[in-house]
Amino acid sequence: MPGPTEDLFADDALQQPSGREQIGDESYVLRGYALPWIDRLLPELRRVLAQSPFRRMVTPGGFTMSAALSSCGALGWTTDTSGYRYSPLDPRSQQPWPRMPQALRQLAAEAAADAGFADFAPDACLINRYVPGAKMSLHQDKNERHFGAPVVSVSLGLPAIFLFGGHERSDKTQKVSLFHGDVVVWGGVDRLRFHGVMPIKEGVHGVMGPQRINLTFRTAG
Ligand code: MD3
Ligand code: FE
Repeated sequence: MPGPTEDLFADDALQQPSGREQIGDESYVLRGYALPWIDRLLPELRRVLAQSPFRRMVTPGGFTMSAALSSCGALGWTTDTSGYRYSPLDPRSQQPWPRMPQALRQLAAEAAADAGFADFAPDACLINRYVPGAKMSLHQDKNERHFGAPVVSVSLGLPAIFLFGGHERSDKTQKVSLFHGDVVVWGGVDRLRFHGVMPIKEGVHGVMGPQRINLTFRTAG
């Protein structure tokens, strides 16, 4: 029988606790929520990425983003020198984005419902890949047509420090660590808050390797 010390240092004791943490009036971190879905999710993700591979995009300001992007669903988020927008076509292939796999859509809808947002029906899933050093500067998500629906994000691989700000760029930010399998739901009054991701630290994740992949589900159209 393992004693109490062995128990404390057992591998699974190093995992983040599961459960719901409130980070805003209408925002929640669901720790480890995606872990039971991972075996279904990763093969679907691989299929999507075979069809629409990660690519780095240029912002309207002329900077190449450090995160590489892809999308699935009816609409995909893109940027180039003429602006940010949602598009039904992958600009690389000029073909529709891959369909949103049912398992991904269902995971997002169940997480949203758990956080108090019933009937979430995302039409866009943005897939961000961060290698160590990649980051996302503080910004608001406002290219969607309606802000009534929440945003659901699924973190995979290397941990990240998420920055959660206020409604003004200069507002103080809180830091939230996000780990493999964590799901975050933002909605309502928090939907337009500034947010970003600190540069990812060097590391190799046991399942995902030397990267962080983040799936962001939205109702965009
Ligand atoms: C908070 N992605 O793609 S999770 C983005 O981890 C983006 O890749 C980050 O910010 C990432 O736009 C953060 C997604 C997220 C999306 C919308 C939000 C967080 C949000 C809207 C309001 C507050
Ligand atoms: Fe964002």
